[in-house]
Amino acid sequence: MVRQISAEVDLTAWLTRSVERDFSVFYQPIVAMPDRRVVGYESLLRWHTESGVLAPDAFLAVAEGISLLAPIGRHAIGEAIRDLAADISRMTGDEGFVSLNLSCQQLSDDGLVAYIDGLIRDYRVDPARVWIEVREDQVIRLETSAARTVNALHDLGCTICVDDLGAGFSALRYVRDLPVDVLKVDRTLIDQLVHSHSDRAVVRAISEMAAATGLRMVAEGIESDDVLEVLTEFGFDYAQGFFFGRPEPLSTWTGR
Ligand code: G
Ligand code: MN
Repeated sequence: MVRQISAEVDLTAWLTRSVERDFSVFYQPIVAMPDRRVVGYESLLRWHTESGVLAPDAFLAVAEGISLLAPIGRHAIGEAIRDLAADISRMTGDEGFVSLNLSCQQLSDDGLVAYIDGLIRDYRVDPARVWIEVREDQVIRLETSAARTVNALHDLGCTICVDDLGAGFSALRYVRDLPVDVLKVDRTLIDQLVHSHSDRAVVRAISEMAAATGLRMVAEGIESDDVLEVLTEFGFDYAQGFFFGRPEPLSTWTGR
């Protein structure tokens, strides 16, 4: 029994060390409209491998399959809330926020709410400054435990976001069934906003729904400034994209 326990402890320690060494959190700025001031950062997990830096789409499914996402994800959440309390607060002020992308599997982890609650208390940050992003296309598979977690995080005071809205078809159900605060409108709907009549009509409808239900809106994937005027016309509160900054290590933004 002692041998078995010590083997497990070593494995945990090894896993923790590897996670801390090979995974890091990058940050992409989110600006307020229309003045374009940076008011928050989306935290994005990156895996540093011999063949380069990988984004979650390249490894998430594998990590989830072997249950590695839980420790990796918790590590990333811990970093992001720690950075919020220190560097991000210095850069954006007391209202600045950090957003976390949580997959359906992560949300199904029963200990997650207590973990995030502990971090928020330890670092003494206003929970509203912790944004939780749940992708629209994960909604369909929302089981009760994931939905419970979203509700519990909202009860804690966290800000709940629908991510990549418009990339799937479940946004309306989501907005109805979950305590949503923010809509992040997907790049594919924002891209052609200046040129496409129909995209403008869809985004106008989304913005009217947001206004009527008191939701804030983020435009994702801004790569040039020609769309910014339309965003202001539609009442977008925030914008994000390569035009304002790519996901980078925090030191890029702090300059240290
Ligand atoms: O699903 P989610 O919106 O969380 O995805 C974030 C990813 O989108 C990041 O990994 C980032 O690299 C990518 N991204 C962010 N801004 C832009 C952009 O302006 N253009 C493109 N093509 N991708 C972007
Ligand atoms: Mn996101």
